[in-house]
Amino acid sequence: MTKAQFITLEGSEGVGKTTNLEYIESLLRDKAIDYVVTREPGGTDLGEQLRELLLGHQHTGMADDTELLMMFAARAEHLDKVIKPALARGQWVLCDRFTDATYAYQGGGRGIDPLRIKILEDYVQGDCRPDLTLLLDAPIEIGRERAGKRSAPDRFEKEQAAFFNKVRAAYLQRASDDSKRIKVIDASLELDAVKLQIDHQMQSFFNHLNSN
Ligand code: Z5A
Repeated sequence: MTKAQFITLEGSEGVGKTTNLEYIESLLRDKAIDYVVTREPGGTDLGEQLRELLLGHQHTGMADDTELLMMFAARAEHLDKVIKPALARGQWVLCDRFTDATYAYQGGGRGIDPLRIKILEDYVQGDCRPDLTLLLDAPIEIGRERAGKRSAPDRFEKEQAAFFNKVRAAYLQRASDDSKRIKVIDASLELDAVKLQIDHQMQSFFNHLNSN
């Protein structure tokens, strides 16, 4: 097969990213593809510490720009220590959230101008972009209910419905602007039906790679 691919999973809280990440891993293993699985914010020692600061409740009044810059600080470390080395070794990278989350949460949710985010994206990532993004989409009430059953809310999960509706709208706008890379999965359905859509998108992606 061709060069190692960078796949990201996106969506608002509780839609099932972590659950379906394991399913995507099984599809990669079926193809005997060597991969690393990671997440944002996090994925490195420093990134996980930044994640604690970002998600914890000790800095509830954090400025929006601080939050944005910390996301990209964690990402710079992640790219340097994990993502770029893995891709260079020929390992695929499967990442739970990446920069589309910044456009959705800090852009859509917090209202930061996407052009500012783009400046940081270009600066931090150079030309590194995901090859495929699966956007798990569901009405926010569904994700919130699923997430709520699981654990105490983090700093983001404490936001109100209006915030999450803006996040979802920003994600869907990005998918419509970049439909070649970002594939929308209806995550409101039962898990088997969600997996079926993921399987379909992954097989198309494999076929596309094999035909090039
Ligand atoms: N963030 C940001 O603001 N800017 C950035 O640039 C980045 C991130 C990278 C942490 O992300 C926060 O960081 C996130 C955005 C911000 N905050 N929020 N909200 P995270 O990915 O760690 O947090 P999360 O979105 O809350 O993800 P999660 O809690 O891990 O949820 P999930 O992975 O999407 O869902 P899940 O754990 O797989 O599933 C939730 C439950 O639903 C679980 O019990 C499943 O068994 C169940 N489930 C899953 N699918 C189904 C279906 N289809 N039917 C029924 N039940 C299901």
